[in-house]
Amino acid sequence: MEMENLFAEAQNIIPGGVNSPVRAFRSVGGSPRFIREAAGATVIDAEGRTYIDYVASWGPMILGHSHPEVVAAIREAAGKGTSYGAPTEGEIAMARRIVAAFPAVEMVRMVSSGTEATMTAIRLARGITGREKIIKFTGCYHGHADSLLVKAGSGVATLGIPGSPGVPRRLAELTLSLPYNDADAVRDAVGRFGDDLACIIVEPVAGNMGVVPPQQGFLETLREVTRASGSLLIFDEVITGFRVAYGGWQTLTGIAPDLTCLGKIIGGGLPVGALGGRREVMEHLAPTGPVYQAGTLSGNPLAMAAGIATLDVLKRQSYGQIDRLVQELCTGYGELFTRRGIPHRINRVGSMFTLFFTAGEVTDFVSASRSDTELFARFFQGMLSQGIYLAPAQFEAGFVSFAHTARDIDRTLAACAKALAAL
Ligand code: HOZ
Repeated sequence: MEMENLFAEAQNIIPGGVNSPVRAFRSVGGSPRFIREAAGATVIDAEGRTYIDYVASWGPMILGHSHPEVVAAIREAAGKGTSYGAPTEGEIAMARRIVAAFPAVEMVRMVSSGTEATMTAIRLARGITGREKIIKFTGCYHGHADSLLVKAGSGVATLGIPGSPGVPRRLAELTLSLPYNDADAVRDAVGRFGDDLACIIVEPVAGNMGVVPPQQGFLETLREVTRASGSLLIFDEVITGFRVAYGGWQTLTGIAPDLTCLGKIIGGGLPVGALGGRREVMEHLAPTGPVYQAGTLSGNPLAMAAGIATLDVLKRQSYGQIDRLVQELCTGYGELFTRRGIPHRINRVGSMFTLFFTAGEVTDFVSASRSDTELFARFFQGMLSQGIYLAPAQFEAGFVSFAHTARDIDRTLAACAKALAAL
């Protein structure tokens, strides 16, 4: 069926035609591509067109699509039953791998999405401290739990929704959203109400306002003020976990949060999330402690099998190799934009990157918002029409996988040259 017809039919029976808002192409126009299948670095749409994929399911597919070892693990697990609602050895194997890769994690609770992980982390912080207020950062996105939708990034920023109807005002008032990378604002806020602060939650590398790296001292300040005020520091490494390194940003920097949220890559493309931290913190969760959290599909055997296979393949990979490929891509983009005199800023951390159409540095949501989103939309369409599938929104990260090759990068840059010429 043609893309427009699929989208029309989907819109009749699914709100907006999609099951997650940024997929709807609202900010770039046109119909979303309905994907039929994917392999390696490419996806194929329902009309049979092939694209080099830089969405990678928004991060999880770091090995590329349909990796043979991951597919085999899922097949084998599926043959043994798809869900038991009882503990399995796979959950221990997964927890062991996470604990080994994250120095600040001694215990892990598996859930089914990143949203569940961050929601549980906030509840745990409130339960342990007996306090109610939380600090997050404008343009960071931690899933769609009520407390975390205040001034969020990703689809919330793309659609220009300042908060969300349905989130009780009294709950939203407990969330203070501060500018990312603004250590002074954090010190000031903690000075004012640190006594009622349960936690600070942060993407240690922001990926949901586009990629924005932390500036020197920012995360260190968060660690210092949370310790001093008796609140918890939560790193949301749902995107950065096993993406920036085998481990997370904390593995690279040595900054140890109290709680770590994971998702995406650890499910190998199946729905998953996880929450980890020190033993004395994690044991506040039921049934050892009073803070309640549960889930029928938590630690699902298929998700564990896919995640374990992914981590085991990843362990053998050289992250330097993928980082160099993305560096080449970003350098190439930069040269082409400069040649055309188009103001731009390219933020890259490891294999995550974002192209911003602005001359100024992008260090927080205000500076990210200066990007010319209308120009981004035209560029996106120019790339799509040549078989390059970028995230259909400015405030997202692009992802490269171990399946991408130098030839993919060359083809992408050739498409970029044509797209820019047509702008
Ligand atoms: N929130 C995800 C991007 N940061 C998008 C999820 C999706 O649409 O699949």
